[in-house]
Amino acid sequence: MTPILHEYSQSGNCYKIRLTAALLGLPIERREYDIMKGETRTPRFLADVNPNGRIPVLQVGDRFIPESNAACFYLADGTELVPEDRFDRADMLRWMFFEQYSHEPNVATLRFWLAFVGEARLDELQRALLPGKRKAGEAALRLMDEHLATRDYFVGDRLSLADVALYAYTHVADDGGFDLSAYPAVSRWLALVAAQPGYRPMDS
Ligand SMILES: N[C@@H](CCC(=O)N[C@@H](CS)C(=O)NCC(=O)O)C(=O)O
Repeated sequence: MTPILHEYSQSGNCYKIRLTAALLGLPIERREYDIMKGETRTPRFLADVNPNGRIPVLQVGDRFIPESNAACFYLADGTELVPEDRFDRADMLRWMFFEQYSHEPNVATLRFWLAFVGEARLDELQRALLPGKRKAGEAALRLMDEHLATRDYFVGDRLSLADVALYAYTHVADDGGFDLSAYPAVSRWLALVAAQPGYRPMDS
């Protein structure tokens, strides 16, 4: 049964799932929703796909998995993208939680506000949050850079879901005004992820 990805293709959270499938050579069907037009907030979407009103959602048969990292895990469980070692598996989850708490709410949100909504259209609250999100996004990128200064991948010595999850919004962080040249180890790692067999870019 081929899983169906309910998505907005320019979202990094959705790309993570496509990238996981591509790296593993798994087929996936895609259904597009325009979040700029509120297509994930309709009564039908809320009732049938995700009561939380957001994409991505991975549909497996008649069951639905919202939350990008959970969907990646569903696809990759038991594969080389999830470490066998118990400590490494927990360490992979640590970076995936870091991605959702310290990285995505800053790096991805600035990308969305500046490159999709547009600075001129931000409301007062969003405008007030910009400097804090910039600072927190830079802190996340700095922490990643320090971690990668002495290793190729986030966990162990091979690619895992930790890399996939963090790659999705990091590789387009410049859309949100982050200067990736300030993070040399991150830049090296981005190139390494993009060179993996099966890799596919976000716009494919
Ligand atoms: N933690 C969720 C975040 C999902 C999320 O924020 N989705 C955004 C796009 S990336 C969305 O659906 N926005 C439309 C809306 O909230 O109406 C995940 O990792 O999947």
